[in-house]
Amino acid sequence: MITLLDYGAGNVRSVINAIESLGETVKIVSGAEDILSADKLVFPGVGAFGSMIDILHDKNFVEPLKAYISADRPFLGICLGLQALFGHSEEAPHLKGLGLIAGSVKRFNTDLSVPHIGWNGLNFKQPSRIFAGLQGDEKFYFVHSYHVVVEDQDVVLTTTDYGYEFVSSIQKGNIIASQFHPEKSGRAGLLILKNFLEIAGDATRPARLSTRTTLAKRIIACLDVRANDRGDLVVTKGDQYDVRANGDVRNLGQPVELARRYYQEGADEITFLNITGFRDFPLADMPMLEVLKQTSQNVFVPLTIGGGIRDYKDADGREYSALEVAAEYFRSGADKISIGSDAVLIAEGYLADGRPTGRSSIEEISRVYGNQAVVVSIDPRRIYVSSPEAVDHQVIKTAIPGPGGEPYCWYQCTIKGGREGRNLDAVTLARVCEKLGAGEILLNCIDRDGTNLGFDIELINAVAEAVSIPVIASSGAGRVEHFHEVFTATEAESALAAGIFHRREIPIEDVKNYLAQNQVEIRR
Ligand code: 1PR
Repeated sequence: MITLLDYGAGNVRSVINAIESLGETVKIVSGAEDILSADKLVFPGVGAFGSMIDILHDKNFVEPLKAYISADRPFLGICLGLQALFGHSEEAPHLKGLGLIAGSVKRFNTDLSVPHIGWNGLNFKQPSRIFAGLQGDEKFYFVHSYHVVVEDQDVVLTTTDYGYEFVSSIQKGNIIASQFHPEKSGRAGLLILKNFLEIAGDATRPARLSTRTTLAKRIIACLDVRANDRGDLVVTKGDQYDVRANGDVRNLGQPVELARRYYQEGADEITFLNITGFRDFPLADMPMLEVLKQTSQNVFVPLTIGGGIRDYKDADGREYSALEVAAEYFRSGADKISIGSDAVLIAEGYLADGRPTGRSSIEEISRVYGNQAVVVSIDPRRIYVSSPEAVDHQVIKTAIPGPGGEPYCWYQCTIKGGREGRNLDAVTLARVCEKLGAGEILLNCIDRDGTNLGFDIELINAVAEAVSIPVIASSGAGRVEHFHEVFTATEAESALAAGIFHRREIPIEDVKNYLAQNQVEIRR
């Protein structure tokens, strides 16, 4: 029996699913005695240090947690579950952590994108029983903006490089904690979890030891999901957002099955977009929640879900906040949520008022779950202009002239699945959303969507240069070379595709092999 401390963090369901997939049963802590009587305690945390510490105090978990850990009983902390062991965090300078490991928590100080999101390696600093069966060149999933700085190097188990070397896991007796997420790190992550759960086993160090690790470029499989005319939930795919063929919604398969297939084929992340979410009420949309619950039971890479996340009033006038909607998605197994149309409206409001409301979906969800959990999905289309002065928007000089030979264009944001163009450009939208707390940009392109013509490199460069958060390139992938191009010609950290995977034109493995052959770091 594994005891799990759930303080309301986003990723509890995926940790439970991972532990249960290893044949163990999980008991959720409901009070202090559950902590003190635990055989093995797992403390997963994701989100903001401050709200975690506040909740631990509200639930009177602090003292029993300190007593349990000080007694050197089997403990595994994940992400914030590691940071909580330290006395102080820059993320909440006014609050005290548990102070059980000497050191503190600091924000990444690097020119690279922050948060550090993706698959990175481990430099193994000492042997441990949790490493049994690892080769040493595996990559693990990280999603964080802060990392621990330890005073006693003897507790350092692994380090990882991201701009500089930081501590990615510690061990002190039976106390083990990692910054990375074993529950979301595929087979390698499940192995570490299994080793922790098995208690026995000698301390080992993998054969293949690296001196430096590298963040891999991510290949993301995207499933655009909606109900077809018969009401069945299907994976569909648009051509420039038009999902109908011969009047029917294209049906490219079952969401749960396809997600499982892409996991097995090596996708680094899986994204579900409920493309008619703008007109539905997500919490009434049980099928989408069910897709997430079923998928997260056997897919152990990060899951993002988008579509319809916004404040909402149902037919009976009952009001729901976007935070409530997001919370339901996190409880159902999502690691990140994606906001589309609502982000455009929020940015327009911000630009009109010149200041944040503090109550927007982006601000509220990032405050509680951390900015790394909030993706903004942008649906732009090119508008050609004859000169930069023609419009009051971010204009670029393009190498692909317009129908009339126009040498300039701007990228108009749209809402409601490309149905409504807005007086806002994609670069400005990305900038404002980063300011409001978004942790990642999913940069689609209506012009390239479903065309197999390749990613819009000019769009991706324009947005990636304007923000310091990671950018996901999306729309237009047709050949393996397109992925190489986007990773060598832009700062994109990841590339998303849909059609070529659904239509089995190019397996994910071929994309990864081609990238590896051409010196682009990928996860195997
Ligand atoms: O606006 O918050 O309700 O969210 C709706 C979400 O659904 C948005 O993220 C929006 O991007 C997405 N969406 C809405 N309508 C469509 C449509 O296709 N009619 N799909 C749509 C967006 C873009 C990508 C696609 C890539 C790769 N699709 O997700 O997967 O373009 O495709 P490709 O590799 O085949 O070229 P809200």
